[in-house]
Amino acid sequence: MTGTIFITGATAGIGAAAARRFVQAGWRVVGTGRRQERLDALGQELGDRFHPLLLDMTDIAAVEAAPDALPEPFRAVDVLLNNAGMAPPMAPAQEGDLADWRQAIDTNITGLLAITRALLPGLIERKGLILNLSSVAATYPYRGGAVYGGTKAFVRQFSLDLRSDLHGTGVRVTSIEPGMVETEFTLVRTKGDQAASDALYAGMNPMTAEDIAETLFWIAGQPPHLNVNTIELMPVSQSFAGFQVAREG
Ligand code: 8X3
Repeated sequence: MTGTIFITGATAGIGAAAARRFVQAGWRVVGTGRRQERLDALGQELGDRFHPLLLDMTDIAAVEAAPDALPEPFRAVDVLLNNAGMAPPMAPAQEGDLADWRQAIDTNITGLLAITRALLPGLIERKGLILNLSSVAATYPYRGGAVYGGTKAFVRQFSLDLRSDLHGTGVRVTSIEPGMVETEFTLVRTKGDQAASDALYAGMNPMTAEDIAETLFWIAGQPPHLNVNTIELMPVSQSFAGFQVAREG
């Protein structure tokens, strides 16, 4: 099976790996990003099957207008991969910065909703697929993850509820929930502190963007009668910790 996939945040990490994986298999890919030079580089690498689209997911008017402005060969979107997302710094909430939180909410929630709403009529027409990048942070709380985890819990629950709304349309929806993947995600979370990002992944063998891209590609290849509701992935070296107890004295 091939078709057209619309990938938000395609210039790095999981988005770029997915763009490569789908193009390699013969799909047409629309890839959005905020950095023109990265889009150009990806376009050079992937050729005619890739359509670069300069788009800031927090610019809602631009996001809403994007599908209608696509060139003819890329207009019939079969799969939407809502990949664009970011995490605010891991300060505890009591030290958090509202501007950082809003940026995460605007990207991870509002931007995702805007592009989903804009593409839904076409996705219904084509009995398409929506792949939403949530996170293990949607399910498992950790220190410094309150707003990020909150946005990803939204994405997970939105995906499940969307299935109810789309009942009978043939549209499939999946919430993909990875743990630690080594990408620029942590560099953004640390506001560009490369040493802090490196320290997080040091010696722990994280998942790669290609691991997740392969999973996304596998989901897209499932037969039309089968819906993967949620899929959770972790590196073997990441697992769960117990509750914490604050003691007096
Ligand atoms: C990010 C994965 O494990 O750092 O979505 O929360 S984790």
